[in-house]
Amino acid sequence: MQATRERVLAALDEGPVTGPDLADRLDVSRSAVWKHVEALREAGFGIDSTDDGYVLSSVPEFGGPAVEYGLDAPFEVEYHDSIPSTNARGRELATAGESDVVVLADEQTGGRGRLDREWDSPSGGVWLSLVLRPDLPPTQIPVYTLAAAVSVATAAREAGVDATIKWPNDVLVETAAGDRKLCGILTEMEGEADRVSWVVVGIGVNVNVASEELPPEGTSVQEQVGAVDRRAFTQRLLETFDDLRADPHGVLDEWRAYAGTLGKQVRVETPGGAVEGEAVDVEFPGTLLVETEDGIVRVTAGDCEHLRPA
Ligand code: BT5
Repeated sequence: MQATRERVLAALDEGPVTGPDLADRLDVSRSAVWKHVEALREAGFGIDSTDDGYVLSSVPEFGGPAVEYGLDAPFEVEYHDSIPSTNARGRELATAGESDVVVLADEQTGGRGRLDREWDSPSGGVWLSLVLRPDLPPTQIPVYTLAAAVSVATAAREAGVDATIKWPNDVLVETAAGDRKLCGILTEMEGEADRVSWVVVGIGVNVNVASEELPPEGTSVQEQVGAVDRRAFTQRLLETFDDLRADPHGVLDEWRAYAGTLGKQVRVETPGGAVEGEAVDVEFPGTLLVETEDGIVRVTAGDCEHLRPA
């Protein structure tokens, strides 16, 4: 959000404050104050005009300005009611040189998972893509997928959902009927051998979505605990991600704390064939260690299945 607009909002939040007072405080003209107030009303903020001046009475439920307002992380939010895919839009912005932008949508009409699988994205979810330009070699980017999973698990647990992480990119709820997927993550990047030019971390969370709108293997925050404040959920997710990216090596401990995969029998389909055994640990930047009959195998990529204990 534009810096002056943010200061106008902060002043209104502490208000009432008169137009002339606000103009003085922010060192702008009275007509500029009026324009900011109108733009904020247009964006859905409730601003009452009282005898003592303007006062902030409500914040929009969801959307770009709503998520940016009070967000303790340096992301700009580009919001769409409906878009084919936030990752596709994120790639466009990344290619155009943008950074620290979040593309956020209420609904996607062409959401994608890994290997071009379809990702159902009905209205009510949190479908977002982080556009980043980290100073990291491409080999370390898997840690961003782990950081995204930890961020979602943190926000989901704070909302009361018993979420766990399945290596490498799913956040699940483990139920008696089996694992149900709450979130999927799709990380895409471009770069040279030793330096990334951009990364787009796509995160899809089934938040206020009815279970009938999801595939049978999916679940939502709404199904687990009822509908929640999507604005607060998104802010928590983004703030956690911002903290984690400051210390990539520190991500692993957080990931282990939420991991449902560790200690389980797993089968991972890798490009080089299937690996089966007990998942015993994860190593930087996101390598899974599987104890097989032939010893420890390190897996860097693949589809992981949690097997029932023999
Ligand atoms: C993923 O792929 O889990 C990554 C999904 C990433 C989606 C986000 S949303 C924002 C951004 N924009 C995009 O276009 N994408 C990203 P994968 O591991 O391949 O899992 C895909 C599989 O999950 C599908 O084949 C279905 O079986 C299942 N699935 C599809 N939609 C689902 C949903 N909403 N909830 C749970 N499972 C779903």
